[in-house]
Amino acid sequence: MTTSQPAGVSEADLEHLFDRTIADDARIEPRDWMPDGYRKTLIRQVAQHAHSEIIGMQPEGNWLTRAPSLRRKAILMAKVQDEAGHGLYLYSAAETLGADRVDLTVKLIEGKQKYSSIFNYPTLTYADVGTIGWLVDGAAICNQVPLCRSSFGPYARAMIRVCKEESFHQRQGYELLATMMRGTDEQRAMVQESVNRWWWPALMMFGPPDDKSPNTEQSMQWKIKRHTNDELRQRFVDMSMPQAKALGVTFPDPDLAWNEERGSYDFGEPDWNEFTEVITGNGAANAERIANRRAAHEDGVWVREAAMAFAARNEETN
Ligand code: BYC
Repeated sequence: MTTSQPAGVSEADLEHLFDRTIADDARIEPRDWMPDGYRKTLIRQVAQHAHSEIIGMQPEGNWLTRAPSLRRKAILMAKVQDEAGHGLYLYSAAETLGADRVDLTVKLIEGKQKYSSIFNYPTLTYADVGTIGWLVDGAAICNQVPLCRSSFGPYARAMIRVCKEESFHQRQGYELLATMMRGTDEQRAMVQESVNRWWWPALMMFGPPDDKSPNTEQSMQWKIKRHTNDELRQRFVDMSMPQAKALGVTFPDPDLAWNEERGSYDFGEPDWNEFTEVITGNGAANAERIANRRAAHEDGVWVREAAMAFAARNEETN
């Protein structure tokens, strides 16, 4: 039992009500009774999602000081700030489940909670800013649009705004790459090289294959997740192929081919050993990302203390 249980109402009744709410496709709200496993799963996923947004500011933020024009700098700055906002909505959603945001951040920097594998790859050229917008935000949209129908109200509602902003991010990435593709041979080569590096990691964002995904079945029963990892990965491949053709780039996968029978693209297998290495902390940029996050958290102590003192004084005087 983790939520208030009205006198005279048995746990079995509450569980029945929870099951009916899920079956009716209605929303579970923070005040409602929920099984401990449901709460735990949501805190895990929402916290991981929040951490991803915040850590995800780093790869692109790396290029803020070297944007090729004032216009590109303003666009990039706005995008990176949007990601901070997404992190904040999501930490707030996690707080409605009883989690504490400082505690979640400490778990992240101590390596006890994960964040998306994708942010452990370095950004080597400005084309990476475009590729992240196009493919990484594109994959995020594929994954997150169904989460707008997630059974937990605060998470689903946060996703609506996040998805609107991610759609804009995706378009700005595509527009940046399209501009480069209309440029010089060197710029076109830079785009293709960037797409070659990000394609497989983007496919890995959807998580392990369904037969190796321990959480999917239960999360789908609870309607936290609406599709399996492989279903969404397929949707992303199908969505990206026409865009790649329009852009004039290719994906580094010899097995990519239209399958008339399935009405979908066949594609190769990502390197799941690499994925395991990355999510266990051994990717190219894991140490740097966490060191930066730790430094920001430590540098921010005085800000948090000042805000708390201000809030306490306001409470005293009101
Ligand atoms: N990276 O049973 P599974 C963004 C873990 S940020 C790392 O399939 P689940 C953006 C998984 O946590 C968008 N770990 O799990 C920001 C589990 O480990 P634990 C980020 C991964 O939860 C800035 C284990 O592997 N999006 O858009 O059912 C700039 C087994 O997996 C990954 C989200 O966070 C991974 N890729 O499904 C630009 C979306 N995949 O926790 C863009 C919300 C799996 O048991 N999250 N793991 O130790 C989800 O939809 C689901 O959590 C996942 C995984 C589909 C990712």
